[in-house]
Amino acid sequence: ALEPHEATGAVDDALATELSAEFARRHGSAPLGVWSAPGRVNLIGEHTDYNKGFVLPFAIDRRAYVALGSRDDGLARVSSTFTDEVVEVPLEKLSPELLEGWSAYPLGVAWALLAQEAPAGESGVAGVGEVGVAGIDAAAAHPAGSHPAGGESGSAGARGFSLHIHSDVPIGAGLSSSAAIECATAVALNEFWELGNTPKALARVGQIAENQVVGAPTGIMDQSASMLGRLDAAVFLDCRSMQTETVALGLAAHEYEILVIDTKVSHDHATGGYAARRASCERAAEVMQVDSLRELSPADLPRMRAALDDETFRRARHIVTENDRVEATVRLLETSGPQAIGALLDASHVSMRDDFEISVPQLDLAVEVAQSLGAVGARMTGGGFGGSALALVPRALRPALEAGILEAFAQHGYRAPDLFVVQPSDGATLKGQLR
Ligand code: GAF
Repeated sequence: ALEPHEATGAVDDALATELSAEFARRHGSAPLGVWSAPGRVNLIGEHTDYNKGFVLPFAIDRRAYVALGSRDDGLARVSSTFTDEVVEVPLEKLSPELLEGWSAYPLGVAWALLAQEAPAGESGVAGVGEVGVAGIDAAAAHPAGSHPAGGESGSAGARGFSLHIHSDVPIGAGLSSSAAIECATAVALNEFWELGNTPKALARVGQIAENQVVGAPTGIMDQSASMLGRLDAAVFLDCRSMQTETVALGLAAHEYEILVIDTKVSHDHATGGYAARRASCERAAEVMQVDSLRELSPADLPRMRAALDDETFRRARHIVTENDRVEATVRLLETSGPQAIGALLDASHVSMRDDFEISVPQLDLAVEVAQSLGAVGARMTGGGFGGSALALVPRALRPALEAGILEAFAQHGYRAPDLFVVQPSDGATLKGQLR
């Protein structure tokens, strides 16, 4: 096992120049630097994160980039290449109720950092502290020069900033484009405000923004993958202890690829199914009188069947068996390599389709066709109800598999999916590339 390192994820020169020019056009000056963070694909371990279980995602070679510059008027001013809209809010006015739309992701992260106490308090996150709390002047609360945000400006003591976002993580594909933006913003502000948070603490900042500002009751997996990813490896995360291990995937060495099939069926974790699944899991844990479903193992299934109604039992069975599959996947990757994990990927999909009921016909079709055309294993990935499937496929078979999937979707009258290979990549840049 390798320790998470300071990922490089270097921004290539042409892109950095382009981003700086766009920043200058939108904000009127040059940025201080450029930071980036990737999207993720989850290899296995779905909906286990908020049940304090195991996950095994990897960061992908699609990233969000932020260029950040300082302001002396106490404003947070954000722009992005998705839209001409520029959103401007005084730092001390940032609040979950005020933020909406695309700017809720970067500004939600700024709010989450501002709302944390400095230094790290209960959340484990060091923030600017006190800012935004009526009547408290954070600059006065910290002796001159010791305040982490430095702030000579802005009534609340945190230095204002301008930020421009660009991303090549497909939106709505279930590849955590939102976590990529949150994490890129978090590393940028962490360095700018000299907060000294660790990568794990910054993952938590992204999750706080997602939960409290965007309003999606999601777990810690996506931001952890984006912060901690390593080239050619997956992040094995125990969401109870928050211990991580880097697990080599060895895809290139074994001539395998991971193909993503984006079904283009849109999903939204701030509404409906995701929250309902989470509620079922919490109900099951309560009836079984455990702190979380993580405390239960396959040996407990007969007891669970007796105690729970059928639907709640099937939801909980998915979590219990999925945790087991994640651990087995890690063991097999370490001992035998990627070709050994196919059956576990397939079983994970069946469990999500039949027990957790978060698949859709397009995802099932993608998985079935991939399996029939030589994929070693295939499963839907991410929160479900749309988004993407992944197929672990011998490199030589990939073109035929892609053609087969496109044909099957056309035959069923489904919208053509997007197909692309992803490379397990380094996580967020902790140090900005200074301009
Ligand atoms: C979404 C959530 F954001 C994650 O926290 C996780 O629960 C995932 O769905 C399902 O495994 O990506």
